[in-house]
Amino acid sequence: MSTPFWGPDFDELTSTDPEIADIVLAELDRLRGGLQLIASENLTSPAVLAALGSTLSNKYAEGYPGRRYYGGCAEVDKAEELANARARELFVAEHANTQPHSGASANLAVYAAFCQPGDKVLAMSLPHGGHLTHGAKVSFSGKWFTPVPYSVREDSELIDYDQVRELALEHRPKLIIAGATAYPRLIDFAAFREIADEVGAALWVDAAHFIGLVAGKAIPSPVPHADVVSFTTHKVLRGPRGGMILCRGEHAKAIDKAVFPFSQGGPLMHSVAAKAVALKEAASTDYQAYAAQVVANSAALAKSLEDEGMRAVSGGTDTHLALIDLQRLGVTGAEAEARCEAAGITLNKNAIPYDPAPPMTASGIRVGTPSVTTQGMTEADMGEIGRLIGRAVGAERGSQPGDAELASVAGDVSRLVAAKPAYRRA
Ligand code: DSN
Repeated sequence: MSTPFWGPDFDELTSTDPEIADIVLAELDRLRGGLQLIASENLTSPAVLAALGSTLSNKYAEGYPGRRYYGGCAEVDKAEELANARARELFVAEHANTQPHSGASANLAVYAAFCQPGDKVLAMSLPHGGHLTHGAKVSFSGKWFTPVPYSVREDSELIDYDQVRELALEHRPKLIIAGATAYPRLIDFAAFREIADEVGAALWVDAAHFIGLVAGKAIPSPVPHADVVSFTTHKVLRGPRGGMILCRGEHAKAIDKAVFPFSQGGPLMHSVAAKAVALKEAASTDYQAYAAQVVANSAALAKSLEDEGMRAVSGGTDTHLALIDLQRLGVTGAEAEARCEAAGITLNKNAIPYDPAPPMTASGIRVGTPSVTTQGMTEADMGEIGRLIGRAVGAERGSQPGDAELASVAGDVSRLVAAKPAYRRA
């Protein structure tokens, strides 16, 4: 079993609760032993984990720095001020709120700041790569607001900006959302700004997936174009699980009130401190090299999967993720996910645009390179990973691989990750 890497206190957990200690170490073994290709995950640093595992977790700090409802907040005030200042500086933003507990919490606060129940919100449809909180009927966003979904074009699989404009002119939404969870291409924020201005809507960019690439200067920033930008801190950005909001100064009060007291109580100060650490790390030149490599790896992986007979939706990727259509192979996304998991490769099934299959089956998979790039892998490794996925999915034979073949792929996965391990042992 693995040894922990973030400090001596792990012995306390082992003696107090061996069951949970075993789970923590087994999960570490899983991370170290396989390939993590979930596009929304990363391997956060020991420094971030140390802040997360600190006594800042104990502190109640409802309110904001200098304006708390509890005593004893001097130290956590400093942590939140550092996090906010680092966010403003890194993203060149007028205001930052680092308290949202998650991406969905951040998004709830943005709705609260900009909309009244029933207001129309124009956003990418979930089956075309949008997010649950962008108006899906099963989420608060689809129940309390009136979603107007836009799509990608059937021919190019790119956002249909003409349709976005037509829908905006027809419905006059209060808010327009740009941002997605399974869109591999750059988004034209200037085009969205123009449409928003034409209809008097506010522009909200949900940058959860790609904000880390923005931090690392690998892709253009939405901040100059948007009224408000929300995101999670744990994807390419490589921070703790959590959310964050940036906005123009004129919206600062409304956003802060919408986070606390409207939608959240006490902030998670250990998480706010860990966000500060991640932002410091993301401001480094090393991180910029990392972000560029994430994008290069993603393109190389998409190419390698195409060499295995799969099709990259939209013809490729400009970001950390690729959406892969498996229909040519006669394999569903669900089958591919299960076969890859049996071979030590973790990825997720994903609907592709205009997917004939239901979401729990799906015709595609989504692959992302944040974690493997953190491990130090490069384009040559992506070629190998593409071949391993091809063998696990059954691309060569056109039939389901047997247990022996999956075990053979798992062996090759183990050799690959042993050369560039996650959380290197001391
Ligand atoms: N569930 C996340 C993802 O995997 O993209 C988004 O919230």
